[in-house]
Amino acid sequence: MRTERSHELFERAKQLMPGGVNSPVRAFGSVGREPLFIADSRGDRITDADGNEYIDYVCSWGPDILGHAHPSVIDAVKTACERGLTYGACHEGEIVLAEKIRGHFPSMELVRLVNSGTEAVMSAVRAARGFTKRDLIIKFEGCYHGHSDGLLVKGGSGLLTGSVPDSAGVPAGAADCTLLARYNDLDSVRELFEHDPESIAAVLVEPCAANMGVVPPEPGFLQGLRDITTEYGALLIFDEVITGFRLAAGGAQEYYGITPDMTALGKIVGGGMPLAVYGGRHEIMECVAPLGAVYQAGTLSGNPIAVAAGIAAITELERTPGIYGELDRKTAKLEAAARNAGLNVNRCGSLMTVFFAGKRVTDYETAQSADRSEYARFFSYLLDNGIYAAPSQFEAMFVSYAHTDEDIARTAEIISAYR
Ligand code: KE4
Repeated sequence: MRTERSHELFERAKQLMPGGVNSPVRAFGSVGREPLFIADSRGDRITDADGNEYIDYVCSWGPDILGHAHPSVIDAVKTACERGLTYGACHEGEIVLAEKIRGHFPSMELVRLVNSGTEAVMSAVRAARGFTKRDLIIKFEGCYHGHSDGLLVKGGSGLLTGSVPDSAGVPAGAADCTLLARYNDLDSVRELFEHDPESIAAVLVEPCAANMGVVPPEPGFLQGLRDITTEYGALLIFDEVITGFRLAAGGAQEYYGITPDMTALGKIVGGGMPLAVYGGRHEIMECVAPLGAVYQAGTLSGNPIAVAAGIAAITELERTPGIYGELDRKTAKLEAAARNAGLNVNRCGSLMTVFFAGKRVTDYETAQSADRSEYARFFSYLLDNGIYAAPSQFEAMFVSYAHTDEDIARTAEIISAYR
């Protein structure tokens, strides 16, 4: 596989951007290879700068559920561009998109459009604190919610002793209001509430974790979070940046039948453009400026081009009956192939991770037991066979509606042959 052009581009990029990338995982650091520079994409395929074509299972980390360069999304963006790129003012598209979002996520009675998943979750947390007038937030080890200071934390000396920053540049104080619990462990959540019964504003959770690799909620886990937060007067925030419009049109809250108080959306909702959303019950969101005292703003929030892409993508999902059944069927074929090869797999709908761990992965601790070098070998095996999977053990494979049965079968054949 020729990679001279990607190599040349990477050498130049490293002179201009930290690590030569605009997001760390793209550097391929954990799989011991140089990153590929992508030059084109269409459907379930991407082509790198050297002309190598791959079946893509990163799908831009989730947004491309319809596949790359879907004609209706591209046409909507082109048409919107003719009217200018940004107004910094209200426009009808925001209403159309908000109505679609609320139609699929009835718990999001009021929504605010922002520019990234990080911004959506950060703002949702601020609104939760403003509404409850409480400071503490519980998150789960292994879950990722973007790079806002208070959410880049890791376990302190003990779960009850609060967390500590998990990034340089985050002041210790920023971690003081973030408590850490263990995913799929309701006792670890209840223990925190018993220790601070009136100070916890919210529990923030990926309703199906996908940032330690895919770790679905065990039966009863999400309902347990719903019950505990209700019992203690705290809010339940679903970070559906990955699962929104992915597990179902109404995301994990539809898929699992659990209604959170607030939701963050990203990725698919923007159709591949920088757009994300946070929202929730009227009484909570009415705390957000200009109605309330919780401040949040953005120059490009509700950008007309991104809004047009989001509307087109959701409209395409709406007009494709059976799409989620199809995504599940295709991903199940990949799961079966991996199991036939004796591999350890977690799958939730069209999200999947092959773990090189000796036991079932149900939380951060078991995920961390995975052999990263073995995953790196698996990644290279796939890439050398024309399959582009996540360049990290702790990410997901994403299947799109554009993945053809032929490409799924080819991928299954290659995975089955892995030794
Ligand atoms: P962004 O700020 O990257 O748009 O969204 C942050 C975020 C929030 N919540 C969840 C559940 C997320 O998965 C993410 C971002 N996901 C990663 C991939 N696991 C984005 C890829 C990257 O960081 O380059």
